[in-house]
This record gives sequence, structure tokens and C-alpha cells, in this order.
Amino acid sequence: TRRRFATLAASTAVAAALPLRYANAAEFTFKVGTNVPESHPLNVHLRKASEQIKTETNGQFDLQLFPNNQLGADSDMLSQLRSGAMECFLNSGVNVLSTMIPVAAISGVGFAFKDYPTLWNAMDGKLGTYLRGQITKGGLVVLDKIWDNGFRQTTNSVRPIVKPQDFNGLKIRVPVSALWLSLFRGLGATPTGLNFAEVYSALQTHVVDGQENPPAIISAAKLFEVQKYCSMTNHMWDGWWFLINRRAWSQLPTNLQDKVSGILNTACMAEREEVAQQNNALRKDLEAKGLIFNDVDPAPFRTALSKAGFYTEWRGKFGDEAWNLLEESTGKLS
Ligand code: X2X
Repeated sequence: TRRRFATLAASTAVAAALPLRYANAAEFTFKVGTNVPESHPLNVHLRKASEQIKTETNGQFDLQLFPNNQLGADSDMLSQLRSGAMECFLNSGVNVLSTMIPVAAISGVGFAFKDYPTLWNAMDGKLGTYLRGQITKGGLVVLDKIWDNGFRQTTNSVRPIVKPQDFNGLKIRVPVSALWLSLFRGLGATPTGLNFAEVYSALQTHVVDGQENPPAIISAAKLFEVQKYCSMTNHMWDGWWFLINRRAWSQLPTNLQDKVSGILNTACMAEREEVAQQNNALRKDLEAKGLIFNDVDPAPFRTALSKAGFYTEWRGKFGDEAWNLLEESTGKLS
């Protein structure tokens, strides 16, 4: 929200006499919402960036963080972002954003990225540029760097997932997303689309048997309290785009846009490091909390997906241009 300059001269004179660091209310206040708990590195680094922005803009820009679905679940936050009720929202292109921009889900194709170098090469390279172009065409502003969520693992309360058949009959929560549902149907599970805000209680009440997320989320959201097994399926990678309401962003002078986006993109690089580190290191910690881990050979899972027609179906849906960009990084998938 923009404040008028009418009282600028007067308030500057007053501010000079005050001991407070930022005597003037911010000229721009943007709300930013996320779907994971406060302690997750996504929020830790957004909070740091928000402090840095306040300092470096002398209090002109105030980025207020609302973690853990405080402003609503993902579906609500996306509506609020579009209406301008909130200015910023971090969402995966594979999550509810894909209901608005279907091709954004392409980064979630099963078993596409074998490691981080392959992944960042795509998302910081041509594929990412293409996807941001599509998101921009859809009417949103999106920052250059995508924030890391991580490679996803499968937890459940029934049995370890060792081979594809172990998915049979298992009720797995996935985000509200056609690609995610298709992926888990292809693997033989019975997926249900739910916002992350509902996951803990859905697991606790056995509405679903399991869910899939990286260790950093399993830990931050305490999913180990309501799950028994964690199988290292590495079935896909996921991250969050920093999305901004276009009207709100266009109110900022260009130099302020550059300052804010620069600080956020730099914070994103630090977040990526910490997420990767946590996703590696947390296994021991989660084992100590009672979660039983097993490693998984991805080959038969990928074959099951192929046989189910997953790659052919999604190549057709995303179109050759996007698919070829994906395969430029990953190698042949379909
Ligand atoms: O909803 C999820 O599972 C989460 C938090 O990983 C995403 O945002 C995709």
C-alpha cells in the first residue's frame, strides 16, 4: 500500500529529532505468505531478507512475512495474490499455480532431474526463463530465482516403499495438482489432492496413509509424529517461485524494484544451500525421532510410470517446446 508524500517534509523534520531508527511508517508494505512452518529455511531466509530490505531502503519498504498458512491455505493465498489482498506468495509451479498456468508444473515431472547440478542448470537456465515467461504472461510478476524445497521422499504409516507394488492401495496425500495426482496414480497409489495446511491432521486421523515431501518439511512440520516409514523415493524435485501481484509491483519505482528483487534473489541462494544441507543431514535426526528409513532403487518406479503412459501424456499436455527444454537438461524422458 502506498502512502502519500503530503506530509513528507514535516515528518522528516520530526524523524530527525526521534531516536527511532525508522521513524516514518514504510511507504510500501507488502505481505508475503508461505505454506511451511516458521522454522523452515524458506522462512528463515525470507525473514533475513525482509530485515535487510528494511535497512537498505531506510524503512521505505516493509516486507511482512506470514509463514505457515497464516493467511490461508495455498488455494486461498493464490486467490488473494491475484486480487491484490496479499502482494507476494511463494508457490511451487507444480502446486496450485499449475491450475492457473498448467505448463509451470513441468518441473515436477517424475524422476526428471537426477541431481542438483542438472536441476539448477535447468531452472536457472533456459527452462526457468521459459517458465517465468509463461507465469508473466499469466499476469503475475515472478522473481528470477526459484527457492528450493528439495527432492521429495515418501512417508506413510503402513509399510516401507521398496518396489512399485508397495504403492498399491496406499492413500497418499499430494498437493492440489493434476500432475501430482497423475504421477502417483501412475505409480499405483491412490492419491488425494489436499493443501499442505491440512496434511498433519489428515495423517493423524488416517484420512490418508502417507504423503511425500523433503526431510526439511517432514522435520519442520513434525510429520514424523504421525508417520512411521520414510522411503527415499526421490521421485521428483520441487521449489517455490516468488510471485508478486503485478499492480502492487508496478507502484514501486524501478530502483526500489531492483533493490528488493536483488536482496530476495541473493537470499534465495543462501536458502538453497541450507535446504540441501538439511535434506542431507536430517535423516539421522528423524531416525532418532522414530521414523524408519529405507533407500529405494528408482529404476523400477520410473519404468512403472513409463508403462502407465505418464511421460507420453504429459509431453502431449506441456507441448514440444517446453518438453524439449526440459529434455535439454535431463536427457530423454519419453
Ligand atoms: O504442499 C506441499 O507438500 C509443499 C509444502 O511441499 C509444497 O508447497 C509443494
